[in-house]
Amino acid sequence: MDAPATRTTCPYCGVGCGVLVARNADGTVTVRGDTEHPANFGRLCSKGSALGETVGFEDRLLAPQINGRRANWNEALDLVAATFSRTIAEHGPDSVAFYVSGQLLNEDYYVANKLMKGFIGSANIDTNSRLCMASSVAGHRRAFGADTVPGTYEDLELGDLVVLVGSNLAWCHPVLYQRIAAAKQKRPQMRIVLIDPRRTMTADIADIHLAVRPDGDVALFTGLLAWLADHDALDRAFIAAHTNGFDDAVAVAKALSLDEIADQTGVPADELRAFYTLFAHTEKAVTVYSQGVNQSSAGTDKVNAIINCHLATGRIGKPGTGPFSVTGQPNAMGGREVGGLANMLAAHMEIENPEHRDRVQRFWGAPRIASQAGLKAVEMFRAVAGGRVKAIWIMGTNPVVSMPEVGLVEAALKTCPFVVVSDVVSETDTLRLAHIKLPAAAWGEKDGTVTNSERRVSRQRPFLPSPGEARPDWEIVCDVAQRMGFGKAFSYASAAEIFAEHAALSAFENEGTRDFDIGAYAGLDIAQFEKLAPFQWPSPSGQARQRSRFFADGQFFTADSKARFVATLPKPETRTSDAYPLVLNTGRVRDHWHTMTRTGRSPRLSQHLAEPFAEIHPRDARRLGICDADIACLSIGAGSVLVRAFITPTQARGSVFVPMHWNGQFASAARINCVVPSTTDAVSGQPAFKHVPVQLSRFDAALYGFAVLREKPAASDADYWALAKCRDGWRVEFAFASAARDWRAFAAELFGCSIDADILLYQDATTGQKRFAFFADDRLAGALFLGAEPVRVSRDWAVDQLRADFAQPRSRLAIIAGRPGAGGTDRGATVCSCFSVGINQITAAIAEGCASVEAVGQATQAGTNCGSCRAEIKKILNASCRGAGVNSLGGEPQPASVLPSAAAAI
Ligand SMILES: Nc1nc2c(c(=O)[nH]1)N[C@H]1C(S)=C(S)[C@@H](COP(=O)(O)OP(=O)(O)OC[C@H]3O[C@@H](n4cnc5c(=O)[nH]c(N)nc54)[C@H](O)[C@@H]3O)O[C@H]1N2
Ligand SMILES: Nc1nc2c(c(=O)[nH]1)N[C@H]1C(S)=C(S)[C@@H](COP(=O)(O)OP(=O)(O)OC[C@H]3O[C@@H](n4cnc5c(=O)[nH]c(N)nc54)[C@H](O)[C@@H]3O)O[C@H]1N2
Ligand code: SF4
Ligand SMILES: [Mo]
Repeated sequence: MDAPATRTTCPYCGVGCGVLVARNADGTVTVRGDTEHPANFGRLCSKGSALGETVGFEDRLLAPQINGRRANWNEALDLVAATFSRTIAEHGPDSVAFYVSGQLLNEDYYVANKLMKGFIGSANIDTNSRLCMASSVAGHRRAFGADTVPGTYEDLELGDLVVLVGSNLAWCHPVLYQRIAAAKQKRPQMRIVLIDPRRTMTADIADIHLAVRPDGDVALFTGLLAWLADHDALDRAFIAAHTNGFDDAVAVAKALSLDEIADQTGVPADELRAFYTLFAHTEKAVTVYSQGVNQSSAGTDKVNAIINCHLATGRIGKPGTGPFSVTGQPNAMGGREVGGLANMLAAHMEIENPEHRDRVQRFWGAPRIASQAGLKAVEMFRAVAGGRVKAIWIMGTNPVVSMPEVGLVEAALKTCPFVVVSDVVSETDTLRLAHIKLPAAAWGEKDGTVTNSERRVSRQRPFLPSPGEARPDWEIVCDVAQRMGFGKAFSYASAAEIFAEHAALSAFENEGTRDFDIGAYAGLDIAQFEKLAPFQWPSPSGQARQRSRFFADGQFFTADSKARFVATLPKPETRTSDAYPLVLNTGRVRDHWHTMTRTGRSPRLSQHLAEPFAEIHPRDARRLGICDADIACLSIGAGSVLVRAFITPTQARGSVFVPMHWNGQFASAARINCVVPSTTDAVSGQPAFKHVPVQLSRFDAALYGFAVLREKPAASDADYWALAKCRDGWRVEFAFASAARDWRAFAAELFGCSIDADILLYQDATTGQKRFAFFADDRLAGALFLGAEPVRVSRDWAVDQLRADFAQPRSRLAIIAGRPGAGGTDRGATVCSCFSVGINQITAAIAEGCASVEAVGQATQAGTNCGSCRAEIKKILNASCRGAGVNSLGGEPQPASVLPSAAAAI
């Protein structure tokens, strides 16, 4: 019989899927999609499906630490409170700061914001949402007068045209992608347009892919506005009754000819015409956008250029229409509601507005209230570096990996007199620099709420006890606030009480003037909180729910209730130069989450792409003398990173894509933000993570290596290494600038055995290949493969050997032969993480006659659980049907060994 399941919400992306978690007798947990949750109706992606693998207590931060020594909570909290109070007394409220996260729950976030803005009296609280949603927030506020996302997920299914801009939905919001894919299957007339410089997996459902030049979006949408005006595709009544600024915006837009737009966007004029015509003729059009829009020096203008087109056609607030900014983190939306950004107040009130400040201060009974915007993330770390901020508290984010210009962030934290970090794991690149480490309760232990991309508030419920002394973030913040003398305002007994107060503030003197109103929940008690079902805002008190969309009535939150067009003019930018000729674009992969503190613990999620890599266009690679599986060096000024080269025509010429995920625990030098400067959008302060001029070169490796190990290896001095968890152990990739060293000693250290131990060795003098293997208790303890070329050993086969029985000495020879013995198989690089199905199994199924994704699924199980790999399977099918390899540059199906794991399947 199934154990009773806890109904909670996935802690990864902003889709906010409902999950049901059951604890098994053996201590493991089973996770499945909640069929009753309106975000996912039972669906889950690969990350959600693997949640059970990430809840183990190993690697957790279990007790507070002061300067590296274990401390008790009282000591640690006293010290944090005393140091913050003293710093404020000596240097004023603006000498301290909080840097928080869209991964905190609403309740954590609410009290952190309340403490800083209302009780410390500074607005120096900013969040990693500055790196994520700030341009959308600024664009919404410019156009609507409030940070309002008008639509709902249903609109993505009801639309006849879905335009995806700078969004790799297939990998980053997989359940929304699945919902759109399913809708298109039902209504094949539905059209999908993808606007992205890269041909990502999301292109799989797109009818049109516009490979826009980096940052060509303002030109593209400004051109669309002019086209709509020229082709009589406007909703003139809506424009006249409900908007301002249309004439100016159109006049500016018309200054550009179609040819100029083609030139600036890199999209041929006939493709532009096709897209513009489709948009003009499709009433039910929805534009979904994400980091290709927000993370730009023109991010806010991109947002407004998109919104302009929806206002001009009146396509907003009606089913199947609207601009739709999808949020990244599980609580990016909630962070905006509580006012977690340095330039917001609380409950969507404005910090610049004296009436709002007065209202919030009265509601909180606060001794003071921040009177002006605080430091935005980039400015905040600069202020730390410059000594203006003397005490900082970082919660739920890893800025030493995720901020731009991480060198500066690192240096800032090293010189800062007082750094407090609350995290759930024991080691992160940021924790290394903390004076005080505070152990926070993690997902599965925490109690509270999150708000997803469609403004739906869902509960996160605990199903595990916290390990060690870990405590919920809200409790930690409240304990510090009490010790700073603000006890009365922070004496909550439960997350429910905080949520109720947050709801009451949203309704306080609101009267329909503010979009964010969840007054219906202001009187919630613990029992009701316990049972709280997912709900969408607005949800004012005393009224039955009336609407799930905003702006159908043409009423906006500006002074005259009219929406504002913002005249946007593309700033043609060629930021590249002879020294830095390529554009670096950064982002995400399917199975990893951010800085990998959680997904890096999951063997299942680590096998899809087990190594940091750079996607390079074949022509650029040829010009630079870089071959597939070489190590590539990206540099800018003093910073550089080393990653595996992955040559693919899906990458646009002149630009390189590198994932943001790899941190100092998983690779020698792959923190991509070492080469990303702090260029920001002037309006929103959001960094331009996707447009960095860089130099790219081949790292001249004398020797390459690959190892599988039962135990986690100690730190390596190899010039390049990348570590990934695998079933039964670890796998490591290496590259060395010099081949001169005692390799037997290196192998022994890696295997954790004595140099005199019985290490099996194979050497080939002609090729320079060396292979070492060490066995303990009839099992493989470690194998190391070295060669002058990138090592051609099947990674998945090698990983499987960690669980094989090697009682027969002869069987051990297969290891140093580097390939399966008779009867052994090589699955090839993993495509389906859920069932560990490799590319070789899929191509074999296709060879045996499977002609559809479904048939491959029936034969191999691939793609039949979460479905996140279905686009990849389809691509393999298409390539096979063409009679070619999967993609001659991404590696043929056989052997899929040299490349970063499933790069072969991308
Ligand atoms: N698997 C996975 N999913 C995630 C996350 C994760 O870490 N892993 N993180 C979550 C978070 S916090 C976020 S914010 C979201 C992000 O979700 P997305 O925004 O979809 O992800 P990214 O890969 O950052 O970037 C999206 C695309 O923008 C494109 N792009 C780059 N420059 C431009 C440009 O100038 N114009 C256009 N139109 N496109 C451009 C990139 O090529 C990339 O394919 O994902 C969420 N979901
Ligand atoms: N180059 C480049 N850089 C980027 C981006 C990009 O596209 N390109 N994207 C940016 C974006 S959109 C985002 S959102 C950021 C994300 O960047 P980060 O927020 O830095 O990434 P995470 O790895 O999610 O960090 C979360 C941290 O909080 C910890 N944690 C998890 N749960 C809890 C909890 O309940 N309480 C506490 N106290 N800690 C917890 C985790 O262990 C981890 O250390 O990265 C940004 N940086
Ligand atoms: S789409 Fe995947 S990562 Fe996002 S909330 Fe749903 S299950 Fe979690
Ligand atoms: Mo994000």
